[in-house]
Amino acid sequence: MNRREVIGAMSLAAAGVMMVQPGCAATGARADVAAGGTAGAAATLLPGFDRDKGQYVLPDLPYAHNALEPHIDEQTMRLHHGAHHAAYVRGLNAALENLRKAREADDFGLVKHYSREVSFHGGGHALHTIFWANMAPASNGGGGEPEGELRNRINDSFGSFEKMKSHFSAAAAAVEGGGWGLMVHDLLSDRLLVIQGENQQKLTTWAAIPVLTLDVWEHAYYLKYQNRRALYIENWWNVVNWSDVARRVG
Ligand code: MN3
Repeated sequence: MNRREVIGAMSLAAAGVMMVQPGCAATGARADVAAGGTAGAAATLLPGFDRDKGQYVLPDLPYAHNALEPHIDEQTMRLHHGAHHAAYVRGLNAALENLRKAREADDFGLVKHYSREVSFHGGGHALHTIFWANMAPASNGGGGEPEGELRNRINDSFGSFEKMKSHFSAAAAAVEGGGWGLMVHDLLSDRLLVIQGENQQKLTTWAAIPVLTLDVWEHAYYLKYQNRRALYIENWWNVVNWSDVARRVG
């Protein structure tokens, strides 16, 4: 997956914009989208929308609920994926349905409320979808350090992998309330940035594609770690799937 495909995937998912994938004739790619076919790059990187149903859906975890033990416990994973993430998917679909009804009735009295709902639940759906894929058990590629082109890009953007890791850990630990530690690919500069996400949608910069996401809401760690967020972050590095991060950066 190269950078341009990632950009295309995010654009398709976020805005319905048609991007031409490398290697595809322009007309072929557009015909696929127009016919309702699944856009390959988007479906691979962000498997959270069912084009046949026209609805957002909860993607399966790419591993068993207990696969990330001992770093992230099974009960947390069951609640986090099956209850919390699922609620964001339902909330996003509901908000969009209510906005559809508002257009139908030409009554936009609640447009501010539902617009906020789309950002909150849509942000939650997108970031959790990436979060699950960003992790893997050690037996299947989790942990270790980034290599190759991703390593070079991290070095260029942060000085070294160790500097990035310290920066990311500090940013995640310092998120106020519920939110996210994020490494993003900034399309303005074509560099990687570390930012904080508050809730599911605040403090972003708009040309930023999330490539590494760490949920630091209490629901992500409290059963096992209680108030020790920093320890959760330290242990989480043991399950980062760097090859997934690499394909998102391109
Ligand atoms: Mn969460």
